[in-house]
Parts: sequence; C-alpha cells; structure tokens
Amino acid sequence: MKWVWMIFCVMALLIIAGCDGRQSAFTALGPVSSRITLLTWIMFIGAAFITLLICALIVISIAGPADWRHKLTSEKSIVWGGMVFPVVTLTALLIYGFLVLKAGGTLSQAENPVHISVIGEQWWWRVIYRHDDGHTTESANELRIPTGRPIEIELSTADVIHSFWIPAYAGKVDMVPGRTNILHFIADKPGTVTGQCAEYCGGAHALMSFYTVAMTPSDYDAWLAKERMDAKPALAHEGEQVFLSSGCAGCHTVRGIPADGKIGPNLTHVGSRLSLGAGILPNTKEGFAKWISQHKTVKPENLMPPFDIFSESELQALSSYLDSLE
Ligand code: HEC
Ligand SMILES: [Cu+2]
Repeated sequence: MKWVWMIFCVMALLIIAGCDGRQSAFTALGPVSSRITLLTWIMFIGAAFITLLICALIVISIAGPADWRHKLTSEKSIVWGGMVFPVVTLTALLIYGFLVLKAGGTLSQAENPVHISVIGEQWWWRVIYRHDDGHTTESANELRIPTGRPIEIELSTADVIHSFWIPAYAGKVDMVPGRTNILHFIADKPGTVTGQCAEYCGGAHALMSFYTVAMTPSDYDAWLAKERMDAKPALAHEGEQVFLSSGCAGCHTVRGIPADGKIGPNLTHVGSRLSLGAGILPNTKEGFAKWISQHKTVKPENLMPPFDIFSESELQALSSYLDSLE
C-alpha cells in the first residue's frame, strides 16, 4: 500500500506545481481575466453541487423509502427538475457568459489604448509596437505593457492557426490565417507572467511561449523610447563581424548595422529580453551560445538552420555581441 501513497503524493505535488501563478487561469491580474475566473468558479461550484444532487437522487431512487421514490417519478418532479431547472440555469449562465465575453469588448471604446500587433509564426511571436506618432518598431517573443491603460492587441498569423493566451490577463484568442482578431485587456499591477500558444501549430508548438512584463506607465515610456533606438554601435566588435559574415543578417534585423533580414526574430535589442527561442532558454551569454550551437536539440524542428561552423572563440564572440544588444 505504501507505494500507492507515494504515487498519490507525487501526483498531488505535480498538480500543485501547476498552481504557480505565472501562467494560471486562477491567477487573474486584471479586470478581464478576473471576470473569467469568477465565471470558472461559478460553473465549477455549480456543477459540483448539481453532480452531488444527482448522485443523491440516484441513491434515493435505488434504495430510498417507497414514498420518496414515488415522488421522484411523479410528473411534477420531471417537469420541474428535468425541464424547468436546466432551462433556467443554462439560460442564466448563457446570458452571464455573454456579459463576460463583452467585458473585453467594452474596453475598445476606451481612450488612449496601447496599440501592439502580435503575429504568430512557426514557432515564435513577432511583436510590433506602434508609437504615439504612428512609427512602429519590431521586437519578438516578449510583450511589454504599461499598467492601468487599456491594451489593444491585433492578432494575426504568418502561417497556420496559433492561439494567443496570457491566462493572467485575458482569455485565449486564435490567430487565424487571413484575419485580424483584436484582444483587449488591462494589467492592474507591475509584474512578469508567461503566455503560451494554445492551439497546436506543428512540431515545436509546446515550445512557443513568451514573457509578458507589465511596467508602471513611466517605466514603460522609458523602455519604449529605448526600444525605439537603434542598436548601440559595437565599435567593430569581433562578434558583429561574425554575425555579418555568417549569413545571420539574411534572416535577422539589427537596426543600426547592415542587417535587415525579416524571416526570424528582430534582434536589435535581443540582449534586453528575458528569454531566447520563445521562452525556452535564459537570456544570458551562455544562453546565446547554447541557442546558436544547439538550437536543434533545445527546440527540435524550429526553422533556424543549424550552424555547426563556428570555432569556440567565434561562438563566444558572437554570443557576447548578441548579449550586448540591450
Ligand atoms: C534562414 C533564416 C535564419 C538564419 C540564417 C539565422 N536565423 Fe536565427 N532564427 C531564425 C528563426 C526562424 C528563429 C526563430 C526560431 C524559433 O524560436 O522557433 C531564429 C531565432 C534566433 C534567435 C532567438 C531570438 C529570440 O528572439 O529569442 C537568435 C539569438 C538567433 N536566431 C541568432 C542567429 C544567429 C547568430 C545567426 C547566424 C549565425 C542566425 N540566427 C541565423 C532564422 C534564422
Ligand atoms: Cu501553437
């Protein structure tokens, strides 16, 4: 019997580990997700209550006293319990559900929303910030947002269907080829959470994650101004030479040097992001070296070609160059 308990404890621990608030539908950090969480609880508690009631009725109908059993089969019980009750409950839930759905929609009339576009790509996120003067700058695999302001995200895809989901802030919204869907939400307080692609989109789908960082409005404005700038000149950094001469620039943009590839993530400020490879590796010099030399093992099937061509010193130079792009 001991091992049964051990398995039980391990399973329970695994389940509890899922409660880490960073990516949990139970940790709502804004008004839109709070409404969804409340709906979840109402449905869960209501369904549990109804299930218990049905169990009790089954027991009564099998082993209960004769007059109770008789009452259960009367026409009145069938009409009230079997028809009126489900119709009333389900209609009320439907109306409530529509109101919850509309909650994000009402934000669309809000003034001064923050405009961000996110494009799903196999298997990473292209993120485009629209500045107040209409100018745009591109980043990837990380969302930065100010607290307290309505956020308006335009969701689209470059290839197959993906689904954009930050459980802490809003419900999931699909990214469908040929369409643009709009998502609205507000972040109540500063903090870092994660989001995930929630629609199977091929090989590396499970490794298509991203960080969302909510910052105070002043921190956000400062960050956005920095993000808008070109990469600092690296003063003929050896790693920059390796980057430019190895074909990286064919797929990656680094604003400020002759690198304007559009196929992969924009790397202009890659060193200041929290992760590499869409939430897969830590953003450190070692992380860059690991990505460049082993990305096919770290993230199987991702669409960057393998690069086994570098000597150790070239790899180190390239990694420290990328790490310096803050
Ligand atoms: C054929 C196009 C292509 C070439 C050439 C290429 N990459 Fe990539 N790179 C990609 C794609 C696509 C991704 C996204 C992979 C993913 O996460 O699924 C990527 C991801 C990356 C990332 C992670 C970025 C992030 O936002 O997390 C880094 C760093 C990177 N590449 C560096 C390089 C370097 C250095 C070179 C040259 C040695 C290079 N790449 C060459 C296409 C390319
Ligand atoms: Cu996916």
